[in-house]
Amino acid sequence: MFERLDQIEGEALVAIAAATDEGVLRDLEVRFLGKKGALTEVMKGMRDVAPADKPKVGARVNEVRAAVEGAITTRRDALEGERIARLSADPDFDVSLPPFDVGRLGLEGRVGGVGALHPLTRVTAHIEDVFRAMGFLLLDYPEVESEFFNFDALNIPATHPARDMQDTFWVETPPGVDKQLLRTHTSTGQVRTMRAMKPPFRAIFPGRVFRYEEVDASHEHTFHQVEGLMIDRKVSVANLIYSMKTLLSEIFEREVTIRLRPGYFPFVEPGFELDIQCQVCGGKGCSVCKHSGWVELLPCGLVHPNVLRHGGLDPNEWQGWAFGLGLSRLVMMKYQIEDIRHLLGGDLRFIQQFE
Ligand code: FA5
Repeated sequence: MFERLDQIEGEALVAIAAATDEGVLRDLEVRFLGKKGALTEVMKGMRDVAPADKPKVGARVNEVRAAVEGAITTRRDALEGERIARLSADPDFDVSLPPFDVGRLGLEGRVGGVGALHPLTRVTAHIEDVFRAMGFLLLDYPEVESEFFNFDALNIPATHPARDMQDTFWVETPPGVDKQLLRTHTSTGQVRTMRAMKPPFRAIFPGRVFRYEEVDASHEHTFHQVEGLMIDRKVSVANLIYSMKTLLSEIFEREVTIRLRPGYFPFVEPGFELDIQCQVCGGKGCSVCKHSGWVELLPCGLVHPNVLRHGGLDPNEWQGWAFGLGLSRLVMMKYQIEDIRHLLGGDLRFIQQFE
């Protein structure tokens, strides 16, 4: 047994000293120290060794293992040193290459992955272009909002049953400070815009919204909307529908089947729901459209006089229309994404499909 150990040690040390690259070293490591390597084989023979000799044989096995490991480390350092010396002497060597790669993987810098725009970002930019071309301003409002702009200013006082339509994440606020929440919709920007701008004006405000919702294939607790608002002396439902149709045909680049039905929101009168035929199943019924064939996408209507008043506008002089596009669902429809959770799930395999 001692003889065999001497033989392994001798062979290993010669082979390691002769190794000319790190790949060969790795093979030698496996051959001598690996799970099926020469030393493991010897260890298997231990059961036949007389009990009195076992400690001595064990000690020798450890000695050989330490010697082989030490020799591999020394040789690896030497090979690395030689390579670095060679590189430094090379006038064409690019010192700006990442040091990790130069040292460990070879000469080439690692090629970085090519970034891609998230589908939400891509569709938002497209919508912004479409509306900018129609003379709309692009505005941005806070995600942490006061109860006033999210509800009261939109004709939804505390006692109003419509507050239950949007389950809310409330933000803890000290006593005496206005109650704060994570905005449940982008409609928060309506009265803010009316107070900041001189009419007539038209604007869109895209953004992230939050609801304390049970999550499923078409409902997220965090999702995206785009609000559209137009204020003028005379606006019409026809103009509103024209703008929304323009938006949809631009985004889908083909005809899509829609339906308009009456919808109730305290901040519009009359109010409508615009649904799109489900593009994931083609209207046949699936988990995205809850087997109805239709997806709620674009609620809208004429701005309620009380909202105009909160915005400081006289309803006898000014009128408006507004819509609240379900952007996350629009993206799902455009790219036939069968589960909304993919959008913000952070799985790179999902996002890489849009490169
Ligand atoms: C609103 O949020 C109103 N502010 C829309 C509005 C604006 C009406 C202006 C009138 C005038 P609603 O709660 O229905 O309405 O949401 C609007 C759209 O957001 C829905 O049609 C749907 O496409 C999308 N949406 C609603 N809840 C979720 C959710 N949990 N996950 C993903 N998308 C959602």
